[in-house]
Amino acid sequence: MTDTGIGARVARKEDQRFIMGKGRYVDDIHLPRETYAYFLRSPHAHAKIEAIDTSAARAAPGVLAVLTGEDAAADKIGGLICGWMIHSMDGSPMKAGPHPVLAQGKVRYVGDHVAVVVAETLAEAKSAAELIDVSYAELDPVVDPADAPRNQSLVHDGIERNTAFEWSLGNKDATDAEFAKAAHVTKLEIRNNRLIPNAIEPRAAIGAYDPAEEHFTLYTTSQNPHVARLVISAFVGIAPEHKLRVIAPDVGGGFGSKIFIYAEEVVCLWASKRIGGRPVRWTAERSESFLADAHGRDHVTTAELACDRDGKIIALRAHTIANMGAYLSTFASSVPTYLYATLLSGQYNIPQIFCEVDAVYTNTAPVDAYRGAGRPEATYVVERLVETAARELKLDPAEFRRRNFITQFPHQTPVIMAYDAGDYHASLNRALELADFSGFAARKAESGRKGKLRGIGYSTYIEACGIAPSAAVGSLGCGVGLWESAEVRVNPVGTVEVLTGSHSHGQGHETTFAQLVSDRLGVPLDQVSIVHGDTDKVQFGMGTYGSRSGAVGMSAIAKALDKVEAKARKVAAHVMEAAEGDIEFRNGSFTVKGTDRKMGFGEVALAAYVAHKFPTSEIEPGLKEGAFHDPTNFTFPAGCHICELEVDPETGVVTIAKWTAVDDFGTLINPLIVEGQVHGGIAQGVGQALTEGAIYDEESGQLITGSYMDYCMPRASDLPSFTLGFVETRCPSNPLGMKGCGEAGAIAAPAAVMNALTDALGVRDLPMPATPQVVWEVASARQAAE
Ligand code: MCN
Repeated sequence: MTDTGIGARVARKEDQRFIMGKGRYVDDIHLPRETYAYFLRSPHAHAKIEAIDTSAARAAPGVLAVLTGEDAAADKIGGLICGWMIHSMDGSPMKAGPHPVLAQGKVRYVGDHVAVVVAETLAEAKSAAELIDVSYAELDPVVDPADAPRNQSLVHDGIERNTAFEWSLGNKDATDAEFAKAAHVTKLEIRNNRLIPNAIEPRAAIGAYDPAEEHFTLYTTSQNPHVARLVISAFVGIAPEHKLRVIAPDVGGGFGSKIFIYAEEVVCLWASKRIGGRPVRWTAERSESFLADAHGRDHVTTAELACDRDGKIIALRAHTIANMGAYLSTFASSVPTYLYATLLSGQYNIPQIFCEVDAVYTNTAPVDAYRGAGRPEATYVVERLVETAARELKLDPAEFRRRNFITQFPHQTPVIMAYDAGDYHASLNRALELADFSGFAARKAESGRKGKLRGIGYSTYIEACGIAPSAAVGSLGCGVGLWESAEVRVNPVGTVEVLTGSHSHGQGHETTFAQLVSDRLGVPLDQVSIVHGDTDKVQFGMGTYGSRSGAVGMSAIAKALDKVEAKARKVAAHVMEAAEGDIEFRNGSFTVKGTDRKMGFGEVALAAYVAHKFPTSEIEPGLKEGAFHDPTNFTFPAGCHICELEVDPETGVVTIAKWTAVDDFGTLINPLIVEGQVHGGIAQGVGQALTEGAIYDEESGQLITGSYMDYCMPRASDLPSFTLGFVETRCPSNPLGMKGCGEAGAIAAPAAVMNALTDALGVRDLPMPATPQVVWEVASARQAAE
């Protein structure tokens, strides 16, 4: 290992500009003659729009345009789509209600887009929006997902029982038969709380139309600019792809919420054309983000685990109602189906699994992927069931897990996934050691002496990420292929530019991707630049989500590097007058076997471009290669997280005393960045367990948790210093042996916290978020009973 290559703990290159405040985010970009958009949003959860009078707003100072859903329809602006087709159990396709970019006839959640005002200044746009007179006829809102199928009110006219699809996975009869034989059944009612993503940078867009070229440019906070271009072009119909450039510059976090194609960016593009080509800009205010960014999770599940007399799991079944919100967002339908039910085997050998999912519409913001997407929900179901079953069977939870761990690979689960590699005993054992489990009893006794309750909980999670194989996702309903592409351009002086279809918005790609290049070509890190986020520069790309940029994006780069090396060998052989087979390449130098002839990588690059005396029929000038990579399987990171916490029964305050995480991410490119990714994920998972929860008023459908006063994000002071360890089993389905690390913490953490908290309080179950009030009530009731 070199000090900048694979495995090196290199500090993030991009942080230099970020910590100096020199990042270039959408809101930092200013174009000549720009204008401002302000969206008038629905104050009602569910209402008919009877009339919209925009005349006063249009006449207001500085106003350039006021546009409504009728104008969009007149201009043939298409609606937003959901790109993953799910079929119900009866074979019928999912029922996707229309999703216009500005409401047409009806509003379906508080925050739904009703009209846009474009003006010279933001203040003028906002003032004019107040003059828009909308006549609403309020309708009963559908708020509770569990009640949605029975609710007489319909979110989308014609979509009966507010149900988008009723889907299932696994063999029902075989699973029921195992349950009939079970010696013990553990049943839990689980609510996976609704979360609001809260990236540091709110969403933003600038749409700019050039009438001379009939060309559009969109600057946007996107995790996948090429996918945005594809959808906006092919479905919304703003412009053909070659007439639309999408740029996603520095993006300040996304956590999934910036994968999707939203109304605002489309409207900015369209509005720019409507006002003759002046750029139209919009940056969300934080309260708009709360209302109108796609939310995450929101499952209501009944789950059961069946065990035999020997404490072996024989079956699992679950019924989940998944809240989709008011519209099916871009990838929403994949989350409670193929990203959820397929992971219900956890790390365990479970012969039969059956899961039913009813996806329902409610008058709430759309729900789509949020860090982990489906896999945190699955892990929560499995790990809460396993922990509870162990306690009911009076077995040590670690021992119960060991009895049921999968040990042979590859392992075909009954729910599609075929795990390729892993060592679950190793991660559990190492985590117990690092967590000093043997000292827990003494620490618990010490807490007791101080009047505190101490608990410990595990989460031995698994996930499928490196979201890719195009054939697999295609067969499951995905509308696109999920390969990745790369181009490696070696300049004549030997510096290297890598154009990648992945998009970095906090994951450190500019560093880890450069490490791969440095490792392979022997060039210093500062001579490698990573280019991403611009459809005019990068050939194509499917973007960043599902922890795929390492396993899929870097693998595409590795393939392009193979081609660069092969070409450079040819050039070196020609220049050094040797046979190609005699050329060796190591540490950035080409040598001729058995001689002292040697050329540096830079010299070979220069020779490739100078190309004097090349036999051009055999060697083309230049040194630039591209590759697409489509892996053969997902990657399956897995590990063991152990949470140890202390509860103050007087106040209900929970203090996380220790956090131990041992993860298997295959080959680590940069352990420092990986650790950062794990830290961030755990923080989000702890937030879900203890503080975060989006709440809509049941009567009115208003978002009650619409600001940081009501929606509590975890802070650094809520978290301990984490103890991390790694187990490494190589992933066989990509050339680097990597598994994704970007979501693991968020997937593992909620179950670890809630297993620890129920242990501390001596209760079977608790709802998330277990806020101090929830905990205090339970602790007080327990004390009163004692
Ligand atoms: N890496 C590594 N060794 C491995 C695996 C990964 O060194 N074995 C490095 C990669 O090279 C990359 C980083 O770790 O620099 C994360 O890689 P990967 O797990 O492939 O995840 P992605 O880059 O595809 O990022 C997506 C993932 C997801 S799905 C969410 S959600 C998420 C996350 O990353 N959102 C984030 N981490 C985030 N971090 C920040 N700061 N902001 C977000 O919005």
